[in-house]
Amino acid sequence: MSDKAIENVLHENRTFQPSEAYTRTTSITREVYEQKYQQSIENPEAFWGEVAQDLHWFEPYSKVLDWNEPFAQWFVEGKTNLSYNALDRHLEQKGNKTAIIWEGEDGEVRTYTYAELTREVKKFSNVLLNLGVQTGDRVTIYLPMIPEAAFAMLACARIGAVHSVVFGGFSSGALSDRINDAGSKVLITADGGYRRGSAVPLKRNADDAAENTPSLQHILVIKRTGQDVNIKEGRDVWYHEAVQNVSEDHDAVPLDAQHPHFILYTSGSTGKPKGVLHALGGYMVNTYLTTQTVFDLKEDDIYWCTADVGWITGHSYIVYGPLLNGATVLMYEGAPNHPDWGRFWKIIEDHKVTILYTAPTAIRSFMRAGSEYPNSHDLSSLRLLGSVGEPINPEAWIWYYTVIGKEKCPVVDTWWQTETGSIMITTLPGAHTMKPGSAGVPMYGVDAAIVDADGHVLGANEGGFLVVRKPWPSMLRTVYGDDNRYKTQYWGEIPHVYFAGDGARRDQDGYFTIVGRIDDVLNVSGHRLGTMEVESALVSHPAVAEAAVVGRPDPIKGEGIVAFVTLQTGFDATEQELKAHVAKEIGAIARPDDIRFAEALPKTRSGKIMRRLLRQIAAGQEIKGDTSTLEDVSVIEKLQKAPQQ
Ligand code: 6R9
Repeated sequence: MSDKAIENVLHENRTFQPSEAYTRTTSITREVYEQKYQQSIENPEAFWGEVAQDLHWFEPYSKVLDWNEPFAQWFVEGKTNLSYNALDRHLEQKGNKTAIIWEGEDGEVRTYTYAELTREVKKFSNVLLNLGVQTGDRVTIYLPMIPEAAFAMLACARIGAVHSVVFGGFSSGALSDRINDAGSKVLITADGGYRRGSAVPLKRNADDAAENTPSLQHILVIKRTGQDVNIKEGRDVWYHEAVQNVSEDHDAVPLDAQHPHFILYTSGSTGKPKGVLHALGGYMVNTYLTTQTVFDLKEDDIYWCTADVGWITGHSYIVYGPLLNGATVLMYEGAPNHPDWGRFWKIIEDHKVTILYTAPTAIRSFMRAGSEYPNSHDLSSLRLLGSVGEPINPEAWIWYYTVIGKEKCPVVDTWWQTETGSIMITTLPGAHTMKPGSAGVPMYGVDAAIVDADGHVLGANEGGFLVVRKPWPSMLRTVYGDDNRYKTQYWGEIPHVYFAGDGARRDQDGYFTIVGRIDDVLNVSGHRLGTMEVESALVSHPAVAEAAVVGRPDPIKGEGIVAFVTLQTGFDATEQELKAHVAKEIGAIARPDDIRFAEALPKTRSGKIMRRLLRQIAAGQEIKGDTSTLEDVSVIEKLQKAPQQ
């Protein structure tokens, strides 16, 4: 976050009370929260054991938690199935209730009742079984935001295959790395997907990715755009053909609560993304409870989370959490500005959306586009707003609250991560005073604290590291295939606590304000990207000798990407060429905003690039702090003088 934005947060002291109209509708009061929170921290096993009873277990658990730091087992010996709990469990009462309302970018609408969705998922499960997918096998999903993405995830969960969803905006290279790390047997993709009116060639990317993926046996292709694709005999299978002759019956497989539910790759401070592994039982119980509590779900809600299923928010709060609660979920395929910036508001009006959960970067884009877009739609169905993915600046919060929520909808600013699986810090609607820019208080079972580098708890308003001191059910279980990385990066930075990688402070009322990442991870439009990932993409270009990537405050994206590059002698490359190269290597989200060519990068005498200085240069700030360790001071002057392209 920029210094200016931090200043803003520091100086923002307006607070907002939930409206009386809202508090009348909820049973979760401040007292209820306090009491439950207390109980969840004092006796987590009793607390979570009771929550888990809302769900179906084929065989009961013998123990709620077995904690062998840093490895947790939740609901030991329990047998369950997430697909069963999200679908079959509701059929008797809610078979005819709408589970998914899907709107395509082209305006097509499809709806599925719980009975219909269950049937689709059973068929999808049988298609996967026919392709030879067995319990424990990994399946990579590379799809646009179409209902089949949810079917595919729920089908994997149903048969006990471990899904790894790869965001459809990632490149073929990023896709093949993820297929190889997981050792996936099957890849599920589509011919293409729509984005701002044009069709993205997913199958072509999949073909490129599959050139170097020894574990991959089949590609299952869903028809979405109808564009021409290459179908490789024996390897590729059209979904619409495969589904024709399969049975509509399938009994969900009872799986151990520790069964690996999914892998999701996310960026860390090294070049290689980590496969965050979530286990079935704990993830299920925690996403079930947080969806119900944080969104204060009501039977007739139309709930819309605008994330993509390729990110954790899409996993936990489009697919699993809402369906576990038998809610009606809206899914939208396309861009927020197609055909114009009124699209979201039209969707809300058309489908009478009651809960909207989106990201600060989207809110800032809407603000810039202008209030006339939301103002020309009927948003009166909305009753609750949520924010996720990055710190929300108070201006954006207040615009969201007034222009979208008309000062009657509480805003929940939810802090959590791919690794935490579910929401960790937030206010509860109706229960808590809202402070723009401050996420709020810990959710049930979350023992969050602000500590210094030695693990000492800091006082009110002192900035430090955000940590969690006790295990919680939806915590990651490991980094796929790398227990050691899990131990050292999450539980080894500061002894005996989970290290989130965020800087934060806690005020006198116990509210946590997240300042941003303290590691080499950028948050670009709410998406995590490692600076090292972008650097390795840059140096893979033949002309690039060395690259250093830093973040720079950006009014819309939160953070923009600035790359400092030195070229190989005798080689040349343009800024456009290098930007396009990164987009091709990783995906469009990683395209640098600015590339600065330099003769040399500022390094310490031991050869470490001084990123702190580069960050200041990228932000156009004066160089502050110690430069005495710099090997060659003149490098700095040259970089500052370099033309800003
Ligand atoms: C859910 C998700 C996690 C990182 C996290 C933090 C930032 C997320 C936030 C927030 C401030 C919030 N972050 N929510 N910062 N306030 N409400 O976004 O997961 O993609 O893994 O990113 O995002 O820096 O560490 P993920």
